[in-house]
Formats: sequence, structure tokens, C-alpha cells
Amino acid sequence: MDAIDDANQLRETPKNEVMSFFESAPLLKDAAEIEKSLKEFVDRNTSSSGNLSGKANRVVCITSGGTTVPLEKQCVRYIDNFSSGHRGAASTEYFLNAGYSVVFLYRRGSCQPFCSSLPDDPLLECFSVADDSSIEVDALHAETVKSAITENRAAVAEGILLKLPFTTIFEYLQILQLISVSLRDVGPSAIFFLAAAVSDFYVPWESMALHKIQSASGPLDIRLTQVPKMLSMLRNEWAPMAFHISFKLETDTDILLAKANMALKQYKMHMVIANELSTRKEVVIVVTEQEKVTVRRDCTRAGAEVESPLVELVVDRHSTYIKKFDA
Ligand code: PAZ
Repeated sequence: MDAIDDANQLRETPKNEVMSFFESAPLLKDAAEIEKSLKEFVDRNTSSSGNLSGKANRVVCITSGGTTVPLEKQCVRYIDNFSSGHRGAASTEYFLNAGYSVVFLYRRGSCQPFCSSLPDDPLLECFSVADDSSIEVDALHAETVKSAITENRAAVAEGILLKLPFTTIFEYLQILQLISVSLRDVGPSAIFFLAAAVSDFYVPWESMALHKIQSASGPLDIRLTQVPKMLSMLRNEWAPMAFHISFKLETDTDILLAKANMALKQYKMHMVIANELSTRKEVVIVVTEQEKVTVRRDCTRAGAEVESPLVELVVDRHSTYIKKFDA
């Protein structure tokens, strides 16, 4: 779903394409509730008297996991985008540690913050039935389970972590728009850290089959429409003062940096983080107008993650960015 040719990448996104995407998208369930929780979150974590240089007002929206493209309105089949959500979940932890509050826009069922050390199926692998009425955590996993639950719940209860789930490309883009509008007044203290793998093509709602597509009529021809490039809307219209970071994933290293540079220029991103599928957990390249920094996982430390030095670098560059506004 990520193969876009260069000619299309350089094309400006016409606003009518964006409007028709939103107008024809299925109505977002719980939109009013999401707006309310975003408003409460922003009010709680920002204060007009706060100094921009301090970390108190800083908010990051982290997107995580892949979006789906439904093929039927009553969806049985869909096209998916690769992303486990590990990058987004791990980065959430490091941003919280750095004093940011986090809006975590994640794919339902993908990796969650503070849960990376849990086994694949925690319910079945970490617990045992002791007798008819009680369930116990196995000693081997006790510490991991305890810290996953306490740290996750503490961040949510303290109001510094707001988790918003999505599944489809329609939900993702509608919620991202709500978040960016809510964060507009946070100005340069807000970061968009767009690690989600977002579909480039979709089936418009109005031309989508209502019921499960039948196989009796032979091979299936599907025509996919290009998803309007929302990065330019986000950057220029929805949250123009924020610090914008997008990711570029490729499997062909020969084109990775050229693609990252193209995204930097076309969408006026402050930073594009380039990564290659097979090495994404070891190394990323941070591309800005001024520099190209290779960030590596510290392989001398057990359990070290590349997101740790990556978030450190982002926080440093974000501090420099907001200083310009803190006169
Ligand atoms: O979610 P994950 O940890 O398995 O992988 C992270 C990633 C590769 C999806 C992310 O770093 C990324 O590059 N996201 C943008 C993908 C894209 O080019 O659309």
C-alpha cells in the first residue's frame, strides 16, 4: 500500500480531494466524546502562564500501528498496512519520561506503552488458576505484569496519557484532524510524531460493496483511489505552529533517503525519520533541512531500544524550535 510514484508525491493536495474524503467517510462514532476528552486533556496539561521553555506545556501526538482499508461496508475483508505499533508504544514511554503529555492514537490490538516486555499472549502465559475462585500471576512474570499495569494506569489516571484507538483509514484521519484542531492552541509546544503506517489507497465509501464480496463470479478487480495527502493539511492548516515529524519506511535502501528528503520538502516537515523494514529496530536516520543524523540502538545494553536515543534527539531539536517563539 505504500507504492506511490514520484510524480504523484510531488503533486499538491487539492483541498476539494480532502473535503470529499471527509464528506464521504462514514460518520466517526464517539466524535463528541473524543472532542470532550481532548479538550479536558489539553486544559489539564497546558496553562497559559506556563513558560514555553519548561516541559510543563509540552504535548506530543504519537500515531501508531497500521490503518486498514475496508473492502465492504459490513466489513469482512480489508487491506492492511504493516506496523506492529512497537515504535509508537515505546516512544510514548520515552516522551512521558521526558515530561511530555501524550495523545496516543493507536491501531486497536497493536502494541501498548509499558507492555513490550510481556509475552505474546499475556493472559494465557502469565496467569494460572490457583483454585476455583482465584487467578494468580506466575512468579516468572510477576514484576513485568505489575509494572505494565501500574505504569500504564498511572499515566492514564494522572491525565498525561490519552489513548485513542482507530482501525480504518477513515477513523484514523478523522481522529487525527480532531486532535490537531484541539492542539492548535498549544502552538510550538506540540509535536506530531507520525509513526503510524497509513494507507495510500482506499475504496471510497460510496463505491464500496455493502455486503461480503462473493467469490462465485471469479477473480476480483478492485479499483483503489489515492488517499489525499493529509500531511500538508496537518502542517499548513490544522496545526501550523506545531513541530511536525513524519516517518518514511522503505524496503529498498537505495531510495530511502531520496524519499525522506522528498517528504521533508513537499510537506515542509521539520523532521523526517527514515527507516528500512528489516533494520528498523536497530537504526533510523533523522533527516532535517540542516542535518542527517544516524541514530542507533545501544547494542551494548540489554533491552536497549532505538526509540530511547531517538526521542532524546527529538526533544533536543524541539527545545531549539520552541526557543524561537519564547522571546
Ligand atoms: O510499528 P513498528 O514498530 O512495527 O514499525 C514502525 C514503522 C516502520 C511502521 C514506522 O517507523 C514507520 O516508518 N512508519 C511510517 C510508515 C510509512 O512510510 O508509511
